[in-house]
Amino acid sequence: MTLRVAMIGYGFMGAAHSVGWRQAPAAFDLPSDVDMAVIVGRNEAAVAAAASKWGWAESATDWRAVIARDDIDIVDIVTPGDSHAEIAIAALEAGKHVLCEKPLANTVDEAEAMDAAARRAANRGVRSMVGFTYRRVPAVTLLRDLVAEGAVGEVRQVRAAYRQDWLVDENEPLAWRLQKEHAGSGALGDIGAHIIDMTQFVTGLAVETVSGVVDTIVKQRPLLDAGAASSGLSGHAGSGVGEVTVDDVAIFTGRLSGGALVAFEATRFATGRKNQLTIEVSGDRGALAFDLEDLNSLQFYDRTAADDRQGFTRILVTEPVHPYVSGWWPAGHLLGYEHGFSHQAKDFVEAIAHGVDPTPSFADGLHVQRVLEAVERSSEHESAWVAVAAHEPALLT
Ligand code: SOE
Repeated sequence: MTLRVAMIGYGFMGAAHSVGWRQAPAAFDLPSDVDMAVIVGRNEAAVAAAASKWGWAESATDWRAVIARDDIDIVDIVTPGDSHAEIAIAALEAGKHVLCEKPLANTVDEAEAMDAAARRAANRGVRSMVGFTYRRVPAVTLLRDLVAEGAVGEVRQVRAAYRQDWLVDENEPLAWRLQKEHAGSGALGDIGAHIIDMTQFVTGLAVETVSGVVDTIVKQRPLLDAGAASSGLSGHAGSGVGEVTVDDVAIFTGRLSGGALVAFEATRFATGRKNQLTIEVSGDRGALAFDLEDLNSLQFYDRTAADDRQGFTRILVTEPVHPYVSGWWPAGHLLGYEHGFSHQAKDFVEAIAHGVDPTPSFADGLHVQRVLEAVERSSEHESAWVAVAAHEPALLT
């Protein structure tokens, strides 16, 4: 069987997903062949160039016509969040398996409609999945497996952060990721969604309540040059300025089912941190820690070890026994950011071929969307802030 893929969108995630679709069949023995059939975008010349560059057989500009085709089996949505719901629901109702980038949607209402469409489609054997690819970094899957087998004991606390700094420059122009009508939210939904999903994935516990604050640090930015192609991350400044309508930073606390507290931080203003996602799970028997800037490693602290040898040990997650690694290289030959997208493509193809619903599901994506909205509601009610009496620190004399 061959699964023929149509990818809608061609920005940064379009590039990453294209690598995933191209590499997965080379690295793993998949139950179905994958045909990178068509890539879709509004700019005819730009999407044709993307097709040629990334290995898509065709390019097109009308996503509705593409999802109506009988020779398409999978629709991979990598557009900004403002089109996820319309495209995903139409594709599911057309009987196409759907992979949709994170966050699932821009609002809870949209995410609920997508989840409902996914449930209806699943009854017809149509599969759907959300693109939280960091679950599929081998060290993160191993972190989840070790927590599940009790390596840290009872989860008592989690720390999860995703820090970038591409907006520290006030002259970075107003790309779509900075406009609520396109992105839904800023750092909170773009990178906060990842750490919410990852926390739930590795602990097996759901975020039940939150309290937090979101803030916009730079409130106006130069408008994008009208003709500039933008991946939403950067582009060329044009003339004039526009309002930033999303958050630059989100800091919030979550309470997990079972009672453990989580400290979350999602920011685009962590000067010097380029793409640092970190998570640390603390339990009564030990701790596990992951840092995306060292993505082939996992730090493990075992409180049950003899007193004279306790300390964080580094697990190099490159052994064939480790998740996904057997598809690649011998021990010690490291993987990168892009491999998670191949693992995502592999797992999606296998789920479709084996007739099972993949994870994370649209229901998982909907729960993340509810957490995002709860953080925004919490931030709007600043009554949780308690003023502290002014203090004049004594000057050094
Ligand atoms: C921008 O913050 C971004 O591209 C996110 O949108 C992706 O989900 C993340 O993997 C890398 O950074």
